[in-house]
Amino acid sequence: MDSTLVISSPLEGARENHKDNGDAFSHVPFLKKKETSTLTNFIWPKEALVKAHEELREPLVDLDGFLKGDVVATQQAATDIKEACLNHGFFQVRGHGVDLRLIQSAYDHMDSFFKLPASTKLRAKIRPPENMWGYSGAHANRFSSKLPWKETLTFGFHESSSGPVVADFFKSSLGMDFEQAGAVYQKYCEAMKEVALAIMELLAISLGVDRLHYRRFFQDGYAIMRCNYYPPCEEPGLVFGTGPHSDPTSITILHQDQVGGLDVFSGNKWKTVRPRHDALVINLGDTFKVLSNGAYKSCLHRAMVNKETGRKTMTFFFSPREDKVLTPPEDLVRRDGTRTYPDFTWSDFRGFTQTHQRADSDTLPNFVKWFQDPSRPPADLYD
Ligand SMILES: O=C(O)CCC(=O)C(=O)O
Repeated sequence: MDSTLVISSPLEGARENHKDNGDAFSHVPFLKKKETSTLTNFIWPKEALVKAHEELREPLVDLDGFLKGDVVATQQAATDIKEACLNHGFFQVRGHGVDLRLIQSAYDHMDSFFKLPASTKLRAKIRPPENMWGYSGAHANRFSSKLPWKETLTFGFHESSSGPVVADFFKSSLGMDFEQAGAVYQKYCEAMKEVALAIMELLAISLGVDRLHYRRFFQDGYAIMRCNYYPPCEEPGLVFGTGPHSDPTSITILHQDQVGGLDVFSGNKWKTVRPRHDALVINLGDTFKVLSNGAYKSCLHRAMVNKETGRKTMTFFFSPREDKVLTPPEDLVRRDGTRTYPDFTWSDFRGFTQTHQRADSDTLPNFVKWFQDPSRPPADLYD
C-alpha cells in the first residue's frame, strides 16, 4: 500500500480562495506519485477542527532541586505535578539534567533523515504487523482516513543485555551511514528514561504512595521513540498533524522545536502550548491513569500544522514491561475503597490499539468494555 498518493483534487473547493491553486501539496515528501491515498484521506470533519484561542497555563516544574535531593523543592514539584495531573495530565519540566547539545544533535540527525530521498527513507519502512519500527509517511500503510499530516521515524528502546537496541536498529535498517545517528538516539533514549523514572518518583510522592513504587515498576520498562516531521501544509485548517488523542502509554516526554502546534484540551477547550527550548513536555497517558486508580487525567492533545513552516518534535512514549499487570498501589486502592479498572497488562492494551481502535479520546473506556466482554475471542487471536 505504500507507493504513492494520487494527487487528485479533493481540496479544490477549499483551495478556491488561494492564489496557488495548483498542486499545493506536491512539495510534501510523502505525497508522491503512485501512493494509494488521496488528499481526502487527510481531511477531518469540520466539528473536529475547532481552533485553540488561548494559551495553556501549565506549570513549568523545575526538577533541579528534586534531582539534588532538596526536600522543599521536591515537595513543591510534587504539588505542582499533582495539580496539573488532576486537571489535564500535562506539565513541562526544566532543570531535567538532559544536555541541550544532545537534544540539538538529535534534531540535526532528524533533519538529515527527513531530507533524504523517499527511496532511502523507505529502506526503513514500517511493515506491520511484524515490524512496527521504522519510517512512515502519514501512517498510510495502516489507515486510510483522517491521516496525520506528518512523516515519522519510530523505534523501540529498552535496556538489553544483548546490546544497544536503538543503535542496532539504525545500523540494520538504514545502514552504516546512520551509525552516528543511532548512537545519538541511543543516548537520547537513555537520558529520557532517566527523566521518566525521576518523574515516576515525583508522581508517587504527589499521590502519597511509597515514593519508589512506580520507579521500581517502570525500571525495566519499554519505550517507543518517535521523530515527527510536520511539513508545511497549504490548507492547515483542514488537517491535523496528529489528531486529538490520549496516549495509550504511561507517560510521554516530548521535545518540540520553536514553531508551535501542540494543543491540549483543558477546561473544556483546546489551548495552545508555548514551546520552550530548554523544557521537556510531559503528558500522562491512559496506562498511568490506570496506575493512579483513575485519579490522574490522561492528557487529550493534538498537533496542528501551519502553512509556512515545517515543525519537528521528538516523543518518547514510556510503558511498563509488556507482561506487567497494571495494578494501582495498594495504599491508593485502600484509600479509594475501590478499583477503577480491571487487571490487565500493557500487552493486552497495546494489542487492542493495534488491532481494534487507533488511539483517540476514548481508547481506554472502549478497551475496558471490550476486555470485560465475556464473548470476545481469546487475546492470542489478535496478536
Ligand atoms: O508532535 C506533537 O506535538 C504531538 C505528537 C503526538 O501527540 C504523538 O506523536 O502522539
